[in-house]
Amino acid sequence: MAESIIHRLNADAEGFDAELDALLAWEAVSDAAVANAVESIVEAVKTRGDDAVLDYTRQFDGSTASSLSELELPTARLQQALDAIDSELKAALEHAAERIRQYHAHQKQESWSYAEADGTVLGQQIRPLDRAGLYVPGGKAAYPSSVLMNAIPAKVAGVPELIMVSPTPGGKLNEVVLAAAAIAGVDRFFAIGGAQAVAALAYGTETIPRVDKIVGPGNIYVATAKRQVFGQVGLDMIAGPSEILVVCDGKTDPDWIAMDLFSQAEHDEDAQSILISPDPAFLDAVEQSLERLLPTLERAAIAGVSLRERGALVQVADMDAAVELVNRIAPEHLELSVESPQALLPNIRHAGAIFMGRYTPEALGDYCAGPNHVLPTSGTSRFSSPLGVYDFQKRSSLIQCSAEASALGHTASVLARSESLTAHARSAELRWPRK
Ligand code: HSO
Ligand code: ZN
Repeated sequence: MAESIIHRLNADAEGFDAELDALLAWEAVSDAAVANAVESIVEAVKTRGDDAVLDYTRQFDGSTASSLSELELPTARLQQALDAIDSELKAALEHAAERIRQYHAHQKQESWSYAEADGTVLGQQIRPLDRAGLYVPGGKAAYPSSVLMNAIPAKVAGVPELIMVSPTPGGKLNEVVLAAAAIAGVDRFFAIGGAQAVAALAYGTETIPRVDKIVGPGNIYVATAKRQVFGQVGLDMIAGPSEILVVCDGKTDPDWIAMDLFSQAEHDEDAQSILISPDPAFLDAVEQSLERLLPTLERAAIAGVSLRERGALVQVADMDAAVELVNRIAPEHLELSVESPQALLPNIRHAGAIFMGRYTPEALGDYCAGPNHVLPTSGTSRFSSPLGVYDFQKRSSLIQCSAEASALGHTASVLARSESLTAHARSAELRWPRK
């Protein structure tokens, strides 16, 4: 019998929990050899700055540059790329960027304060980060859409300087990535990548300014370097493979659902696509669609492995059981392909992004609906949220007491004396003497 294209599970069958757990299990590869190599790269960049970054870029990317400044592209070069790309593609990037900008503008947090009766004013002052760094992978995983998704929230937050790095093995620049950088308002661009680029952004070199936060996806070297510099700089999340979870009542065209499952499966052999439905005949129909359509995909090889290894069609008793499974899986993307998605929504607790109804394919969210496509994966939507403007803003507490704040002075002095911190106590008592 031919190996089936995707796992079939029944939530009420014995052994389901273990089967599901095995399917969901995902651990970011951590490799001691990689960690050691990255450690020495980070150390070299920290101590030798430009020279080290240049050496590694010549070694790993085959660059012939003789100084780091040769690897910086002027912003006019980004604009030139934008002017030269196909006009339909340019219009699509601009349309997407505008929608992403508008959506993210709603996320911007404003400073706030309130006054108390004795004149004490309390609040929070919100400020953007001074400088952010954006890592964009080279080669096939260089997605212009990800440039927009990472850069626009930073710009909406008001980050004055956004520095992008991207490796260019063999000196080959990705013109669409440069065009997206121009649209998003990237301020400086360096054609460097790998752990050396992450270290340069984290510590700064003679040529590359030190940033306050590094965002953007990368290979295992980049992810390992990000982990190693965390604390020196802020980070976004370290994303796992893409995931989609579709809940369907059985009344959507099976080909649509099959293609939605493929849309994430084609990213990566490790990507995960799962369909949950109470209708077994519908699950059969989708399985047939998957079989029929797989050979028509350009990335059939990748999508096929992803479905066979990590994909599943899951039969459940009813929609309540479906929702319970959703919360257990806590997917990156959730499609509610049902007649009334609003009815399910109040019970959904964990999902990175929720796509409501039959006409909302996840792919639109990847590009142009407006919300961010950088989302928590591998169950982490239990405790984290999409990348947003708030990731590029930070907060300072504000406290202004008045001469009348003696009640506060008294409380502080009592608590301080109970901790035997008498200078603290006297600092309050000098202003508001104890009666
Ligand atoms: N679905 C990916 C993002 C992406 N899709 C970029 C297409 N291009 C995040 O899980
Ligand atoms: Zn995608």
